Amino acid sequence: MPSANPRPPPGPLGATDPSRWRLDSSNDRHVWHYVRGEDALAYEEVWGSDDANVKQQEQNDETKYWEGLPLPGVEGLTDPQGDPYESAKKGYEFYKRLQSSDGHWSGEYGGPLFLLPGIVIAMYVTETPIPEEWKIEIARYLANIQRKGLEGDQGWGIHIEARSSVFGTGLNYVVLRLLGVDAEEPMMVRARSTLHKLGGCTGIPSWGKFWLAILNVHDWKGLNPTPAELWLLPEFLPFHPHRWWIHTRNVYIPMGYLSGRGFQAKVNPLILSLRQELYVQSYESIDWPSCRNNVCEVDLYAPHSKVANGLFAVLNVYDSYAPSFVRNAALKRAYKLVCMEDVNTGYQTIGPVSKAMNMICRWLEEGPDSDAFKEHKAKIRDFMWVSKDGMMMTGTNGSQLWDTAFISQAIVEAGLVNEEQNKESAQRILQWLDRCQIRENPRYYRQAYRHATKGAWPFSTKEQGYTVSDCTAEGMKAVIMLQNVPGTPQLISKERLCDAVDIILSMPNADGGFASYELIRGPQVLDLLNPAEVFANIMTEWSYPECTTACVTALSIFKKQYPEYRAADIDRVSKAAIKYIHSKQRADGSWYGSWAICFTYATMFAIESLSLADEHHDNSASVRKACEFLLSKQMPDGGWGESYKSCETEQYVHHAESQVVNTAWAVLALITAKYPDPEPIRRGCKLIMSRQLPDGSWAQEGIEGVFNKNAAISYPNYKFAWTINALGQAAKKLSKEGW
Ligand code: LAN
Repeated sequence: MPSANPRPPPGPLGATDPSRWRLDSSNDRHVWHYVRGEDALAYEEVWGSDDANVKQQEQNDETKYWEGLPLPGVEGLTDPQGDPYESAKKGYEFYKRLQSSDGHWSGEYGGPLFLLPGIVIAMYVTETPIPEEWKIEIARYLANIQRKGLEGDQGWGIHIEARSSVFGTGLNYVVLRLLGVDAEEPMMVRARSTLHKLGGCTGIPSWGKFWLAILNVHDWKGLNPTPAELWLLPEFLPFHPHRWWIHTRNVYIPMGYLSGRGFQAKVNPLILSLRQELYVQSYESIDWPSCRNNVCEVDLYAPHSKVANGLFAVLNVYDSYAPSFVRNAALKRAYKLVCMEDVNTGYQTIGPVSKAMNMICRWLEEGPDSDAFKEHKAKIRDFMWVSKDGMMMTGTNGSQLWDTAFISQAIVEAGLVNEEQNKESAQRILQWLDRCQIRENPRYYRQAYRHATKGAWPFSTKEQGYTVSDCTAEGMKAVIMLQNVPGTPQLISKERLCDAVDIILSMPNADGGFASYELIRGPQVLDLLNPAEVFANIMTEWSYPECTTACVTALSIFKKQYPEYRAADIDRVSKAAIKYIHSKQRADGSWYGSWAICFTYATMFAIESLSLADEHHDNSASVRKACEFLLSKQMPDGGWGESYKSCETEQYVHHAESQVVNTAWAVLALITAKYPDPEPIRRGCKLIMSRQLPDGSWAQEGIEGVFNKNAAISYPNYKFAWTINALGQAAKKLSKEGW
């Protein structure tokens, strides 16, 4: 990630020329192009020649920044001299340079290390050529982030900060071998020794077993079945897969299809060699059925329940006798669902795991020359990102709306939007938010079990097209706040804001809270069937304090503007939501955060919810408790720093050092709580200001985000949006003295 550090070294396949990369984010998508010389054709064979324009352009600041190349200095800017408003202003002066020409912000949405293997294996088995530059940069990435721990920790973990696991090491070792890295490269010898120390790939978690089976370096008999037949069951059943969390069902649909067909890559010398490299015993001697429930201790986060193992035992028997007419009907059904998902999302699919799997399904069924497969290939690039360390796969096809919504709110809250030099930038943001709103329901709507989308904002792009509760809310807040700035054109009509409100009002759960993409559709005991071992809470939707707060704050801002629209519904939903927030406060005063790290993040949101009910430090015991919690975590340097370990353990774990992003959240929380003593807020702000670099930016610190308790994910734009917001609000709300 960008920092003042020198560029990391070449990988085992060398390094490309960083000045030849061009990030094209001019059209919502983020696509990295490499300007080739004579051999341009080989690249264009894969991606078509639509790149000509981009290649002629100079390398822009956005590309340089994300590649970790120096930007020319910011001239004419004064030293903020400890003034928080000036510091926020300078921060935005820098951040504006990273704004895409179409108005949004792109970013490096990496972190998890189980994504790249999927797309590389998918490209390998479908014989999709991997461009040379990708091979070089992917290998360089994996070399640069390889763990340098003790023996047994020199591979890769489930995410960039985690210790080596079989999941991370086994799969990324395979990636490197498929890209052409020699097994005797020193980095490979170290990785293999780690893998063997951990017991080899017989103990890889089930999603790893799946990818290895596809590649034909693992036997399908070594996997518990997740049969597509489940989709033939009547929909009213409480465990019918349409009731599962949307990410989970979208992974298990293509998994069911591919395993049901028993697809495996053709054996070749590399595959034969991998069969020996990945295991501690000879491949031929492995007792596959005994691998089904074998998961290395280091990897095991969410062990199968007894119920799950019982069910697997039954399904294993079924799988060996499945009547072919039932199997065929199930495969047909699963394939139909895959196709509908592809069309609904412009072949982005909901996420990176299903992206790679669906691509193989379409290739297998319709062939390499089919339109569907070509469409899939064309959208692979949306998931690839080049950083100073090399090339990675991202957690979604970007986080465009999410990052853009937060910086919009920050510049309004801070008052930066009123500065003449920021007007043009703000206008471009609004234009982008305008085109990012989803205006229709999905093409395949009920048939694909989708929630409505008309009026929603997505997490990434309109093309990907999934409603997310809090993205809709944050998007709508950003629009209302920007449109309220005098002189701003009203690009998004009241009617369209009402559509967004309708979406939000369609999403509260029975407990009063809001989940991520849909209503909770199934009972939480479904979690007992979680087959994935490395993630928790993936079987159903849950209500989350973060999503809930985003939704009710958006409703509240909307209501101030348009008090007549669905006022009774808004009141009812908000009341229930606040009750939900109260019910989730922990004894120590905090809230557990599911989508970023961790208690600091969720506590900030929860306090914001309570402030809507006019609950503040002076009149609410909950808010006082929450403030006490935050203050108890303030570090001696005035900052806050929380580790991703909090998310795993559900107990607050300090980061070794304070972090600007956590500090900004805590500062905002205390301001929203109307904490009476300005001192802790001031000290937090001072810490943030002391970390600001001379060009106005902040260096990358620890990873910020999380999902499913055990997987961390990067939000590098947070170090701009949240710091600017916190400094701006502190400058407005605290008296001037003493800064
Ligand atoms: C995300 C990213 C954004 C996130 C927020 C908007 C921050 C959150 O408030 C709601 C949930 C959501 C949309 C979310 C859900 C799960 C995602 C899509 C991710 C964390 C990004 C990657 C992750 C996805 C599941 C990764 C693939 C892994 C699987 C287990 C399928």
